[in-house]
Amino acid sequence: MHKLVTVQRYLVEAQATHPEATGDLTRLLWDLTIAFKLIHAQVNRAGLVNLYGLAGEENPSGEAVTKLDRFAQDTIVRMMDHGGHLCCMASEEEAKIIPIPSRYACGKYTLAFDPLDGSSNIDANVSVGTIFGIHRRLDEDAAGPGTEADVLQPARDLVAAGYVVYGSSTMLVLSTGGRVDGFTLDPALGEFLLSHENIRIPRRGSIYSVNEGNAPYWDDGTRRYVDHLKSPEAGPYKTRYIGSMIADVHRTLLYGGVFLYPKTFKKDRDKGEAKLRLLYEAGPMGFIVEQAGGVATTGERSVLDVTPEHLHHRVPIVTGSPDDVATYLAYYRGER
Ligand code: P6P
Repeated sequence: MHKLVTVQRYLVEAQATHPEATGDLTRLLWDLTIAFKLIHAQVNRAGLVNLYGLAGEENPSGEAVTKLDRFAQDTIVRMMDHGGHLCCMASEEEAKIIPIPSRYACGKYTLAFDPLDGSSNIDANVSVGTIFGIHRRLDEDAAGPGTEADVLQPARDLVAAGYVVYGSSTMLVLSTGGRVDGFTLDPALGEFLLSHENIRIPRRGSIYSVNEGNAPYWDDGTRRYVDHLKSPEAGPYKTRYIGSMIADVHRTLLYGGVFLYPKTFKKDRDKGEAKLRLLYEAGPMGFIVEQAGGVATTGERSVLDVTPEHLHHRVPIVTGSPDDVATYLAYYRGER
């Protein structure tokens, strides 16, 4: 029988383990959970309130912005811009950092987020979600507005990160370092209740998740790795691909296995192109997987050690069970 722990109580108890804590991060995360509940309420009734479809604009990555993207973006900004905990924000939907209005106090944290990852699938009722990462600003004693440099920090230095998957249930997966816990929203109560305590990813799984439509454009090692997974020698593995990173990585975190979005060598046969954005997709999700005992790599190095060159910097990512990622790297490096 689950003990009944709300996310608020969990955060207060987590804060108590840090004597130096001021409660700033706790209140920041509380405010975020309110935004998640507001987004949940609209995502779950999008078809009824004319929130399906496109908003008629493009984001900085050249992707069509859906009405729900815009709603989720505005909800998070309106919830988070006046609490005094943030010095600035960054979002998939905005070309530049989002400043704190001058009428409000600035705080010592930055918030980077993808307001609604996977939203291109929303009209088909596929799981989507919000991804977020929180860093300390570079100069904690500074009082004024934050800068882009405060946001462009590696995921290794995240103070907290997490995601909310709006699926068959709405679940918040959160880490403030050292562990990962999951909270399921009880719609009757309007509370996130602890449902997955201390999530640990299996050392090896039996599911791989990748868009195989890109296979002709992968590097040789990746292609040979995926061929290996399909072989009797490997099992074969099952393939599952939803097309929402949040849903594909969430399944990988709970069941084990590997999620891949490697570079494709289609337009630029030398450098290749990555798709997923470091700051508000690959970084926070890789952080969560690593805090749960998994691995997140670009193939060349840990995703967590890549410093974003700009807000919408893209990286390749292979993340999941440690033994699965180790096998991938052996193929990627030509050792197998
Ligand atoms: P593809 C969704 O648009 C997203 O950013 C991620 O959530 C997802 O993993 C990826 O793109 C899907 O990309 O090329 O397979 O459609």
